[in-house]
Amino acid sequence: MADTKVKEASKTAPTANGSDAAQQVATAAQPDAAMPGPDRPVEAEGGPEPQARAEAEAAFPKETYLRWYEQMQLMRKFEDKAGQLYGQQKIKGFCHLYIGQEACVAGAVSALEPGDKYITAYRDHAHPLALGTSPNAVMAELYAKATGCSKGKGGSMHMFDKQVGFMGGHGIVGGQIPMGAGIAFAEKYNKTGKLCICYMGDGAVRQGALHEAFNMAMLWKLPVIFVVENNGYAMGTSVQRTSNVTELYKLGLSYDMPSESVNAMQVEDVHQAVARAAERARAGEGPTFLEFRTYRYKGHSMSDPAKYRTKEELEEKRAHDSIEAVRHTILENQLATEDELNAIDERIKGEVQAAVDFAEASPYPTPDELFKDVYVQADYPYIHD
Ligand SMILES: Cc1ncc(C[n+]2csc(CCOP(=O)(O)OP(=O)(O)O)c2C)c(N)n1
Repeated sequence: MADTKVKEASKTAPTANGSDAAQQVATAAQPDAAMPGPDRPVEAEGGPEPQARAEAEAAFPKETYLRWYEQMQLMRKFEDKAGQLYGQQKIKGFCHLYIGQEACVAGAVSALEPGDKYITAYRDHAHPLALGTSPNAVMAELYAKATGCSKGKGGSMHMFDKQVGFMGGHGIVGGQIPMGAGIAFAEKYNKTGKLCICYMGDGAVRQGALHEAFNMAMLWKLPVIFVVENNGYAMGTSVQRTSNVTELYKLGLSYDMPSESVNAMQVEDVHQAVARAAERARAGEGPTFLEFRTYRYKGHSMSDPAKYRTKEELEEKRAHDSIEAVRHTILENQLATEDELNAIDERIKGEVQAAVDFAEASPYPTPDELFKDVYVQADYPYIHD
């Protein structure tokens, strides 16, 4: 999507480029008044107060807001349903919900182009849904059915849909980071003009894979946008308990990588940051590291009661819900009526139910599928005796 308002915004918005980086590192070296410690609560990063939002003008066109609303509601309602189905043991195995983090994907999809590639970790239902994979195929994959987007062989953590540019969910923490750099290398090598956006959790940034990938991506100026979705926790462990550097975007600065922190509860901010990074990548200027400050409302996975955080913390974060913020902006600026938004909600509820019916009625993969789509194949160009 390219609209004039966005372009204007991306020209004027501040960016942490190489020269700013030095300043930011210098700032980071100052003694911190509030030293991080195990008991320090996660910082409030929820965006403007509701009152401030009410007075904000819509910064994007009506179509963009409605598309965001629809996409994010689809992600949320789809996953609400998936959570229920897991409780009924219709969906088995692992299941990590994205609820609360929807703006991280919606704002990127609106800022990028068809043909750009997406790769992420195992919290991966929202990405294909926003990119246009049918909810039927995502739900059928959760049911391990042959009609799923990974033919029922991937399940919740391994959604794939090459057609829409989704290069997968990946279960090994940090494993997708060098793959994201590799995909970007292929785009550059093939001169496609496309880029790769590579998502990871805050738990992944301490993997060695990140540092090797950052170094090479900078050295070769690869068209990649690295995104850390900082939702405050890796499983049950807070960022404050595991990292000396809690403003995670600063990790990119040691590679001179343009890096910035983004309030990812505001889809507009996500869009603008990704648009700036994409502009740089397409101009041959290489990678960007974005820290999306976000929050997951549910536990790490379905088996996590999330006892490591307080009810008050969760409520405070939910008060800044990204979908509510978009709904508010739409109504406040009269971009649509309450009835129109409710009609969208109803339509999405119907789509999600249709996806469940489709998954239930679909067959399981046949045993011979075990031997298809494996890595080693006769015509694979590199691995041969
Ligand atoms: C290499 C590796 N080590 C450990 C695990 C187990 N594990 C699964 S998820 C997870 C936490 C990752 O948290 P984060 O990266 O913050 O992502 P989030 O779940 O918050 O999206 C861990 C340690 C794993 N899957 N892979």
